[in-house]
Amino acid sequence: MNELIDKLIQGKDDRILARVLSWVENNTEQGKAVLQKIPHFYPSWVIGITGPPGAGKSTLTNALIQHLVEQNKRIGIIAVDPTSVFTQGAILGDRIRMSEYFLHPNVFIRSAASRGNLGGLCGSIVEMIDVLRANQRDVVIVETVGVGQSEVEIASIADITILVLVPEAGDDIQAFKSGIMEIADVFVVNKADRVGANTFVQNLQNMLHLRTHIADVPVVKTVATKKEGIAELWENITKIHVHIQKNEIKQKQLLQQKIERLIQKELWLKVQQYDIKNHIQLMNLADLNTYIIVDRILQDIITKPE
Ligand SMILES: Nc1nc2c(ncn2[C@@H]2O[C@H](COP(=O)(O)OP(=O)(O)O)[C@@H](O)[C@H]2O)c(=O)[nH]1
Ligand SMILES: [Mg+2]
Repeated sequence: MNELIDKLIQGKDDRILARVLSWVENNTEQGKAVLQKIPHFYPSWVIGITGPPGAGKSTLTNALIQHLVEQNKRIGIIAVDPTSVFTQGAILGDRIRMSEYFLHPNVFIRSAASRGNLGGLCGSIVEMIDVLRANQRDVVIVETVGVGQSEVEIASIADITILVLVPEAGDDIQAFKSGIMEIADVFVVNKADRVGANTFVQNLQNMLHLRTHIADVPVVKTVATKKEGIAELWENITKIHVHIQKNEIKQKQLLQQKIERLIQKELWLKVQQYDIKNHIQLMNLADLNTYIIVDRILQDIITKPE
């Protein structure tokens, strides 16, 4: 085990990394043991990229990878998106474009099941990010498709969350649920080569100004397919990161959310192991009080030794 952890930390053997990622993704005891034995987690920048399907998240990630590879950074990507071109690109063009980085020695790309056992974002995303951190990745990018709760969830996990929008969103912008707008540390208006991009950016900025608490969130225009705007995006990310490093409150908040998430998951795994069905079979329906049963099961789960 120690040898394996040494290798993981040295970051030279991607097969070891892949193996450990599978362990934590499948909630194995080995995975947990590795995570508990990591002596020091590398201070990777964890960046979440979210937004509606087709907004260009994968293309943007790809452009970011190029930008970072040129700076000699080690990068880890987790694509929590069943349709991601990183994992099963049906479009040949995308596949060809990705392959250059699939093989790059400083890039590791991994897909993750989008549905975790809690029903939201991949159940082991926190652990997978930590494995990549242990593996000394300078930047860890998590691409999540922005449907349902996942974009809000990613903001509680990533240091910096990028919300990718496109000019086609047009007037819908008024209808965006506040929760979605509030999670972004950076707005990207991608496909800025499309008609209406400038108007859209203007409308977005106007809307942000009305919401004073998010008025300062930067808006960056990109054309991901042409890798335009990427340097500016990275500059903004860097600025925010510097800010976060100084912000102990935000760091502790992230830590709290992480701990809560992990506890929630551990408890849920235990609930699933607990044979509730059988428990109920033994009861007499007539004198069954749901709340007492819940309380009793919880007591059992918490006090039960491993
Ligand atoms: N015109 C234009 N098309 C883009 C741009 N970025 C991405 N696309 C295209 O939009 C489509 C969806 O991109 P993809 O990255 O898979 O979106 P995702 O679902 O958000 O990951 C692909 O056909 C891309 O080539 C852009 O900046 N301009
Ligand atoms: Mg994608």
